[in-house]
Amino acid sequence: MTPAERWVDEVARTTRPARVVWCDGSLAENERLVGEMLADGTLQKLDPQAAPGSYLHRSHPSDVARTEHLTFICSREREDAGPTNNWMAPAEGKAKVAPLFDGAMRGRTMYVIPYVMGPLGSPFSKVGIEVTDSPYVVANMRIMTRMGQKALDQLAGGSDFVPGLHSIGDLSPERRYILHFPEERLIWSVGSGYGGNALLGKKCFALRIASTMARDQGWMAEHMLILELTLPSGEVHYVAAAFPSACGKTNLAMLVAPLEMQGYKVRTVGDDIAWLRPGPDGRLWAVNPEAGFFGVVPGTGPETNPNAIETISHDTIFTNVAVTPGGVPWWEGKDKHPPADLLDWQGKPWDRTGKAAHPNSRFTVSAKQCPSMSSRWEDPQGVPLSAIIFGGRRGRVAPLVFQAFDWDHGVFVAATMGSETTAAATGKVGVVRRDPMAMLPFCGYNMGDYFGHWLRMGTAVSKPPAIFHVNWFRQDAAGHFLWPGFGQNLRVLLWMVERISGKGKAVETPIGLVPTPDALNLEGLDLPKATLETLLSVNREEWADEVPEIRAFFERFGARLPEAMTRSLDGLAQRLGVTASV
Ligand code: SAT
Ligand code: MN
Repeated sequence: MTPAERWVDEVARTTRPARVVWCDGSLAENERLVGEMLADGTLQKLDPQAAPGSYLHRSHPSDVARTEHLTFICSREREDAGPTNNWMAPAEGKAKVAPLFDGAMRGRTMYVIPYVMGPLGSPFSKVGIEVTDSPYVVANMRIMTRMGQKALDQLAGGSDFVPGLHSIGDLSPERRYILHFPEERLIWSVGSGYGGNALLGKKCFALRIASTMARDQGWMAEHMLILELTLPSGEVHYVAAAFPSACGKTNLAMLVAPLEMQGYKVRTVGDDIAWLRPGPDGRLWAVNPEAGFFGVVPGTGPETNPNAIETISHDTIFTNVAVTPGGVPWWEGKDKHPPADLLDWQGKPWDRTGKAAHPNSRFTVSAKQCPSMSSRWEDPQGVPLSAIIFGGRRGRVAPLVFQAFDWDHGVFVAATMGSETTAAATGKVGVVRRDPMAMLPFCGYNMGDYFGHWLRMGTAVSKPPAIFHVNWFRQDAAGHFLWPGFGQNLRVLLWMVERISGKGKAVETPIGLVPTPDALNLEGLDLPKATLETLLSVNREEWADEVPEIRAFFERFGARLPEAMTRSLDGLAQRLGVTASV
C-alpha cells in the first residue's frame, strides 16, 4: 500500500462510506457524476442555448460563504496561531471533531480526489488529496485544480501530499468546523459544502497550510491575482495584487485595456492565489496554483468584466444565482433587465425586493475558457514580478494610489491595510477591519511572524518588486464612487510602471509617494480636476486617526511583532506630526 492508500483506508474505517471511488479526472467520470447530481437535484441543467454545458447548484441557505468563526488553526502552541486566528490544540480539535466524521459517510460514496496545486511538473507545485462525500466538490475540484491520475503520477507513490478530509456532514452550522493542523499539514472540514470551506485545495491548502510551508521553506503563499501588462514598446511587466475577497481581484486580473489606449495589453495569469519564490536572477517569481476561477457572479457584466462574461458563457457551474423557469441564469449586474418569472437563489419566485442572486453567488470555470489568459499562465517557472499591489475597500482616507518608500515600508503598508467587510464571509458587511495583505482569514500562523517572513523575503531577493497601495472605492460625501474603476484602472497600473522605470512623477506625503495630478494618463477620461484632487488627497487628520488604531492592532501581537514594524509606525506618526508613543 502507498502512504496515500493507507490514509484513505484509515479515513474510510471511521467515515464508513458505502463505497470508495478514486477519481481519475476523466471526462467520462465527470459525465457520470453530473448525471447522478442531475438525478438527485444537486445540479440543475441550464438552458442549452443561453448557457451551454452549464449547471446551477443551490447550496443550503445557511451555507453560502466561508465561516471564519468556525475556522481554526490547530497548532500545538496557541501563540503559533496568533491573535488573529481561532485556535484549538490539535488533540482538542481532533477530540471535538472526530465524532462528527464517525460514520458520517454511511450510505454515501467517498470520493478520493488527488490533485496538484501549481502547473504540472513545476518546482512550485504541490500535491493534495481530498477525500469528500460531495460530488459537487469533485466537479468543482476538477475545474479548480489539476485533478486525477496526473496528480497520482506526480506523487509517484510517495508521501509528499497534504491530506484533506471533508464531509458535508449534516450541513448544520452547529456541527461545522474547518480545522487546519499546520505541523501535520492536515486539513479536516465538516458540515459545509461551500467554496472555501469545502474545496480544500483553495484557501485551506493553497493559503493556510501553504503559508506555513512557505515560512519554513523560504517562499510565500499569498491571496493575490497575477496579471501581465504589455506596453506598446513590447516591454512586459508582471504584477501581483492582494485585495480581500470580493473586492475586484477577478475584474482587475481580466481587465480590458480601454480602446483609446490600444497598444497596451493586459493578460491574466491568476485571479486569487499566488505562490512566490525567489528566482536565481534576484527577482521574485510567481505562479497561480489554481486551474480555474471560483469568482463572485453579481456585478459581472459586459461593462465590468467582458472577459469573465465570455469565460462563463458555457461549461460553467453556477452556485446560488437566480434563474428563469427555462434555465437562463441571471444575477444583479448581468444586465438592467431581470427577466419576468425569475426564481431567486433559493428557487423561490423572486419578489423583486431582495437580491435575486445571492451576493456571494459564484461561478466555477476553467481558466482555459478565459480569452485573456497569458500564454505564460502555466509556465512551470512562473513569471517575474515588477510590482506588488495591495488594496482595500475604503470609502474614505486612502487615496487612489500611492507607492511605498521601500520594501520594509511596503510591508508596513500591507500589514496595516484596512478594508470594509464583504459578503464573501458570513458576518456584518461594510465594517472596516485591518486585513493585512488581505490574508487575515487565510494566514496559517501567527501574523506577527508572517510580517517577519515578509521582511526577510525582501532581503532574499536583490531586486524586490516595488510595492503600491490602491483604493478604487473612495467616495464623495454623497457616497458616490470618485474613480470610474474597471478598465480605467489600467491608468493607475501605467503610473506604477513609469515609477518602476524611474520616470513617473510623484509627491512625497507622510504615507508614501502619491502621483502628481499630471502624472496619471487621463486622456479621453472625463474626470473633473476637483475629483482627481480628492482622489489623490492625503488628509493628515484622517491619517492621524489611523495611528492609534494601527498601534492597538500591533499591540495584539506582543513580542511577535517585528521591531521594523514599530519603527515604520513611529516613522508614520512622526511624518504626520502626531505623538509617536502613547
Ligand atoms: O469561498 S472562497 O474562499 O473560495 C472565495 C473567497 O472568499 O475568496
Ligand atoms: Mn479569495
